[in-house]
Amino acid sequence: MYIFRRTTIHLRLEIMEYSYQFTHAIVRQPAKSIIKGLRAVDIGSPDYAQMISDHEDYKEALTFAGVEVISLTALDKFPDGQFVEDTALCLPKAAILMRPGAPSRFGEVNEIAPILRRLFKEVFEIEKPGHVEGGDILVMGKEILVGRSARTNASGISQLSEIVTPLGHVVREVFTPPEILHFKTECSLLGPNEILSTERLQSSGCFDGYQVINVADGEEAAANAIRVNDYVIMPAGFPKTKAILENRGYKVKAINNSECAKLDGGMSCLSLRLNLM
Ligand code: CIR
Repeated sequence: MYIFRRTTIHLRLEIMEYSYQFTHAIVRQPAKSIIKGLRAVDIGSPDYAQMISDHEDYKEALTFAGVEVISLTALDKFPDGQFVEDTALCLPKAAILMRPGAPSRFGEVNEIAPILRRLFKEVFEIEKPGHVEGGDILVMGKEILVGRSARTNASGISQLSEIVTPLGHVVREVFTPPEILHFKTECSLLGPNEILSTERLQSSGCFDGYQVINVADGEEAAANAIRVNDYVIMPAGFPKTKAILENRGYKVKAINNSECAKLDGGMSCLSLRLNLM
C-alpha cells in the first residue's frame, strides 16, 4: 500500500512537471505571406524583417531555456503557419493533431503531422465535426483546461477528453470570452498550480482551485507567456507585469512581439513545446 501511494504521488508530480519542463520546441519560420495572416482587427500590416528578427530572438530564448529548437521551413501558402501551437497538442506520451476552426488553417495540420509521427509513438486526431486549436488549451499537469471559442467547439473538446483520459489527464471545459481569440490569449501556466491571467478572464471563474497572478492593469497582452524550464518567456513592453513576475521569483525573458500581435499572436502560439525524455 505504501509503495503504491508513493508511486501514485511520483506519477502525479511527473505529470505536473511535464507541463513546463521541455526538451524540444518546434517552431516554423514566418512566411512572406504573413501580411495575409488572420486578424480580428486590422491595426496594420506586420513588418516581415522585424518579425524575422523577433523570431530569431524567440528561438534564442528557447535555446537559452534549455530546449533543442526544431525549426521548420516557412510555408508561403499558410500565412498563419508560424503559429504552430494551434496545430497540435504534445503531451508526454502522445501527440494529438488538432482540427483548426479557421478554414484557412486546416492544411497546416497536414504539414506538422509527419514530424509529430516521427517523434511520437502515438498520434491521435481530432475529427469532423470537431474543432480545437491549441491556443485554447492550457495544460496544468493532470488537468487540461480547454476553452470553448469561435475556433474550438463542443465536439472537439469531447473528442479531446476521450483521447487524453486514458493518458492520465482530465479535461475541464471552460469558456474563452467572445472578445478574445483563444483561451491562452489571456492566460499562461507559470508553475505548479500557478497561472498568469488577466483579471477579466479570471473573473469568469475558470481557474477555481488554482493560484492566479494577475497581469498589471493595461498590460493584458502580457498574459500570453510561456514557462519553459526555469524561465518565463513573455512579450516585451510590459514592465509592471515583468516586475510582478520577477518579484515572485520567476526568471523572465522578454521578446518583442509587436508584429505577431498585429495578427493576434503571442509567445505561446509560436511554438509547440515537447518533452521527449
Ligand atoms: C489566427 O488568427 O489564427 C492567427 N492570426 C493567430 C493565431 C494565434 N495563435 C495562438 O495564440 N495560439
